[in-house]
Amino acid sequence: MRGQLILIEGLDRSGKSTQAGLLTERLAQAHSSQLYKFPDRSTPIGALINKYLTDSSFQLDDHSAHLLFSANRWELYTELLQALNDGKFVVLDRYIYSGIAYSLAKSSLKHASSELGDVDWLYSPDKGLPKPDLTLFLSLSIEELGKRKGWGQERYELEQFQKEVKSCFLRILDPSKDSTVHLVNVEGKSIHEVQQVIWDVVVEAGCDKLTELPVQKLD
Ligand code: Z5A
Ligand code: MG
Repeated sequence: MRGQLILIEGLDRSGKSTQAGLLTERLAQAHSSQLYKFPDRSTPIGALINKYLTDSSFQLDDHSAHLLFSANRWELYTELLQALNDGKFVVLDRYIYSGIAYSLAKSSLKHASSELGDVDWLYSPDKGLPKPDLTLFLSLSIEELGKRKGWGQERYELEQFQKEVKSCFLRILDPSKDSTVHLVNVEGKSIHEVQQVIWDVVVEAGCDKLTELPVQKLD
């Protein structure tokens, strides 16, 4: 029996880290659980990503940046897989869909005909990573996001860019094509209310229990 892999995705300040932390604690009431946040800025590649995100004078080609975010996930791959197979529940705060959506958004706004507009190209470096058993996308309006604390300090936190990122997320995360994907509308909901909605989806999907199914791979 193994633990389940649950991903929380969303725009900046949509409440991912808050909810990923609360979900990890809730799961820990019955199981062992662990939280992984991407980018993980504590690794060698993560340190480079942190510099890229926080220092506007540090330039990287957008394709290279895309591959670095994926390489950062591969840095944690063995550990993450081991945790699941040891029976731990793993909660992810961002993962491959952030990788695809942010690069795709750059392609629409900056490089009309580059590889960054090709979803297959964007997806390929992550092929082989564990596929989440459940993906929750926290959805709210750009106006509401702008009111939240800490907005506007990093490279991608511009309103027009966030609008584009949102439409790219909704293009690649389609519940009608993948039953493990759920859109959670968090507009006007308190932290506690969002936590309850998320928990209801987790229980409904059977993702609060150990499973015999092998870990799926992104293919
Ligand atoms: N990126 C990428 O390009 N490619 C990739 O492959 C990956 C990432 C993995 C950094 O991500 C950047 O990396 C990000 C995408 C890119 N680009 N940007 N911009 P990050 O995850 O390190 O950072 P972030 O997502 O920008 O921001 P964040 O601070 O982590 O936001 P959050 O986790 O979604 O929100 P939060 O910290 O839980 O909450 C934010 C505030 O809102 C806080 O004051 C909360 O108390 C408040 N909050 C939370 N929930 C509520 C509710 N329900 N009501 C009211 N207020 C709330
Ligand atoms: Mg966060």
